[in-house]
Amino acid sequence: MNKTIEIIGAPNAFGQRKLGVNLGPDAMRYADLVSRLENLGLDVNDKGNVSSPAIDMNKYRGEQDGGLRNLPEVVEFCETLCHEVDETIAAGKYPLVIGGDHSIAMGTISGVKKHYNNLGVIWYDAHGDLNVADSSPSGNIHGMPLRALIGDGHPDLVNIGGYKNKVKIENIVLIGMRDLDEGEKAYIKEVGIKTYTMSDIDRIGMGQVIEETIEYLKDTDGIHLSLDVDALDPGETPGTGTTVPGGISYRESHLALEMLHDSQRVTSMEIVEVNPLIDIYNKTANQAVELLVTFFGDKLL
Ligand code: Z70
Ligand code: MN
Ligand code: MN
Ligand code: MN
Repeated sequence: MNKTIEIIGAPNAFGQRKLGVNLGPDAMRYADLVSRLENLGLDVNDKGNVSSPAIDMNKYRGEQDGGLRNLPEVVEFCETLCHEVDETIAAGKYPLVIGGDHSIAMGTISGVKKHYNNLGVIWYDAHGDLNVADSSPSGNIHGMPLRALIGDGHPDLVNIGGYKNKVKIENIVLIGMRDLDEGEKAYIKEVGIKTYTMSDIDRIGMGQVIEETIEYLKDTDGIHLSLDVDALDPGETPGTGTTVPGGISYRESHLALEMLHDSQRVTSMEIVEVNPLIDIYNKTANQAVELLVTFFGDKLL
């Protein structure tokens, strides 16, 4: 990596219902994110956290109408994040966004996409995050960002950054899927998104999954990696809002990130859903930092 890595903290919790995920960026900083990347010989600049709308506890805890919980706050947050990511790339730096719940991906990718014609996206997650308000079982916007980036959903989400249709269906790869809602399953089959479920990973192995992913995305001009820590097994990452058993192991995840590093195709990255308030001694943030150190080029030998 010859570019400066610019860390952008995205302390957003409005996309779901468990406070603490907004503390994820600092949990990763306290797990020595910056010094561990610098120890790889990399130039790192921590841009700090983007500003978030204030959390009104009564509203946050209360019931809301309309099927899109905290919509204005999510939109405001993502617009700000989009601007910061755009600015970082325009300055020639490599954006590393640390979340925050997964709704931030609408801000990150809306900023990234301004710099690419044919962006690829790897969605490493237990979930598809492909809901719209009508198919969502929860009203939580962190279950909707990928679908909004494709172009479906509430106009305020679809148009973050002032434009729409950021990601083409044929440029998406889903890895780690094991908790898809019925509407999401139907949508994936209908439009044909390239998907690796946990059974696929078990059958063919993570090495082949990543080889195929890189080949599948060969015509893209950049690849964004959106890594939700709940893709990993809850034994590795217990501090996240929606743990799903039977996840990707430590070894498989490190292999995936080593191979993605070696491919030199991944041009931006975000890591999301670290929640230190429901963690065990910051284990999940530590694991997230371990993964980032591998992704940015730590070598076993
Ligand atoms: C479910 C929903 C989700 C993350 C949970 C869950 C979505 N499909 N995403 N945790 N990161 O509510 O839409
Ligand atoms: Mn700025
Ligand atoms: Mn997610
Ligand atoms: Mn998830």
